Amino acid sequence: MITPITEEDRKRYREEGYHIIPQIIPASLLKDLRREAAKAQAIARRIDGPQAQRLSAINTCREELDMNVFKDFDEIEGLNQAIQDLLTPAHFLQPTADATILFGPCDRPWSTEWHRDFRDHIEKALWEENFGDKAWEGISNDFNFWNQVNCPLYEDNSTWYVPRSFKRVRNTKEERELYASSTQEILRNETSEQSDESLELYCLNYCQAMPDAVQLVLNPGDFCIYRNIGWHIGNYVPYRKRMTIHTQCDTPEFVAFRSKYFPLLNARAASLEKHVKPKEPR
Ligand SMILES: O=C(O)CCC(=O)C(=O)O
Repeated sequence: MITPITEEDRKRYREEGYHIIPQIIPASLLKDLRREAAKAQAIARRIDGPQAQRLSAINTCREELDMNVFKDFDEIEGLNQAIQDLLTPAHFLQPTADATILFGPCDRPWSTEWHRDFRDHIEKALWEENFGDKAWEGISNDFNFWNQVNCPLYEDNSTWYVPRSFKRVRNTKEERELYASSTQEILRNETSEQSDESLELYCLNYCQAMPDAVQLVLNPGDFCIYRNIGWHIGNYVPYRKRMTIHTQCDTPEFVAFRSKYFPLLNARAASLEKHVKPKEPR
């Protein structure tokens, strides 16, 4: 049975920007999801190599995967009700066929950069033209938007989050400095002059250095909803098995927002996946 959402949960989510509904996946479905996710990981590594982080839009590999299993995830008893209780009656789980699965690396540790989805990866001119700070304040605090989900199939402590940061239009000086202190190239060290251990500790220190960051410690089936326009990061090591469903609690408004703005930002979305820093970080 899914743990009921309380008024305190609703309030805290609106302040802190994240909430974990514990262990929503029944054992038999967990077994099926792990089996299909292992196949998805093999596909991701075939496409992107041994360090592959994700398989986006699971549905695109429907010929190799048993899609019924992902449909069963959509239909977990009480899940949509819990989402609506935490958010609003208009919210629904994005069909898992359209979702992503996140994986751990095979060879080397690495981490993404600290980032805030969407806003920190848009060039200044495009940002001013379409949003600007004032409009963004409304959009980022609108709970119809930006409710991302990580639901791990194995224990997962890869994601770090900065509670309350989603509310702020401007980053603090300390946040900007930390953001500027590393790059995706350094955090991947693909040239391999660093040992695995040295790279692992470098990435861990970079996670820990973010003011007020918390490490999300998730058990199998924990359903963690977080405001992805707040600061977050994924930090990965090859010795930890990671297969995590990465999806969102959606609304008709957010579907419309994405269809309006994501095509416009397509060129940037590609860089968002790689976490290339904008030229002028805000
Ligand atoms: O791995 C994670 O949990 C976070 C991933 C992420 O933020 C990203 O790839 O944009």
